[in-house]
Amino acid sequence: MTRRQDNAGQASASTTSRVRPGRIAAVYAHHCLVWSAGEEVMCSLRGSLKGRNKAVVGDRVEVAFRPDGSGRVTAVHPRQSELIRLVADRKRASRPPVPQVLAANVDRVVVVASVRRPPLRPGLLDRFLAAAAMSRIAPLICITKLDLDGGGLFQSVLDTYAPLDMAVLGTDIHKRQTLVPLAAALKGHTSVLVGHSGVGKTSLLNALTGLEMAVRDVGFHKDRGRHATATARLIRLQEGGFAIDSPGIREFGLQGIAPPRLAHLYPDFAGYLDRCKFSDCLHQGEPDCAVFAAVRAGGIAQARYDGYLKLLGELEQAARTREPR
Ligand SMILES: Nc1nc2c(ncn2[C@@H]2O[C@H](COP(=O)(O)OP(=O)(O)OP(=O)(O)O)[C@@H](O)[C@H]2O)c(=O)[nH]1
Ligand SMILES: [Mg+2]
Ligand SMILES: [Zn+2]
Repeated sequence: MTRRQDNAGQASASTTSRVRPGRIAAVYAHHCLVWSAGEEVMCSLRGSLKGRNKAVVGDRVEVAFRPDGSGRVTAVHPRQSELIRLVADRKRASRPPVPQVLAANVDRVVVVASVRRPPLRPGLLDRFLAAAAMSRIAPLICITKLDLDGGGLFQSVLDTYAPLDMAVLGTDIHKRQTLVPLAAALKGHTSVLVGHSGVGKTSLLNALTGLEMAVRDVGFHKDRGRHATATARLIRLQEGGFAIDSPGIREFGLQGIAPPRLAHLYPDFAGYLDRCKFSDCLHQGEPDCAVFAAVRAGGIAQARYDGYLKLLGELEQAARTREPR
């Protein structure tokens, strides 16, 4: 279709169609699923709304419904929040990674990690938490597969994160009562569940909603392989609110963070930052660094600090390779 035909189509559609608000539930190559007026409708997208980051899950949109019932998304409203990650540019490896908006208009990031199968990765947990802090979205940590926790792993997560005033929940999909606090936390919010592939994000949402979205086969424990969930999907919760299921992520790049800002995304570092000798201290071995002293004294967990240093190294590397504008 030419641009002229497209415009002409819009003009005729606008005289005959009803326009309703909606919310994007899933985005596919040429279409998107929209939650509108109590139902999900497959819609086409106006040409200018196609492409990376233009219309994403969680977006609030306007949909023009034609008399035949088909819908077309004609406008995306400005976003209140965006959860972003960096994705490597596979075609041009030398180029810096590009930002990808994972979900829009969310007010809670549920960072899901399992105690085993796949194993708990504190570094990945911290990345998600930093991304939530950067996007100014409240985090909630959900540790799954408590039935596989033989070694006090859930307790160690509680010990690390509960003192940081972060909500930490534990679930076992086989015990319904363990899902009750999660259901209460999701109620009335738009939450996005993020985490490594196979940790049980979809299983949680299926259990909470009665849906039967595809989950990974039981017994598939390897760290490699395909993801059970291919596309982010917004689901309406009966109790009120929405939850977004997202495809599992193995690596989570953080974009747009200037290295000096990173430490400010760690609430456990907050009390020490203005006590370092140098105001531009990056806490990586400078003299009289209060953060480092706190790690040695046990005020900051070593694992959190190690994760910070790793991330800092990546951000500095990204800043060095970024192309001049
Ligand atoms: N033992 C145990 N297994 C669980 C639990 N929750 C989920 N699983 C299993 O974990 C596997 C992965 O679950 P999924 O829900 O597909 O995981 P996911 O995080 O959605 O995975 P991706 O969509 O690939 O990101 C499935 O075989 C589930 O049955 C649990 O509490 N305990
Ligand atoms: Mg899934
Ligand atoms: Zn310092």
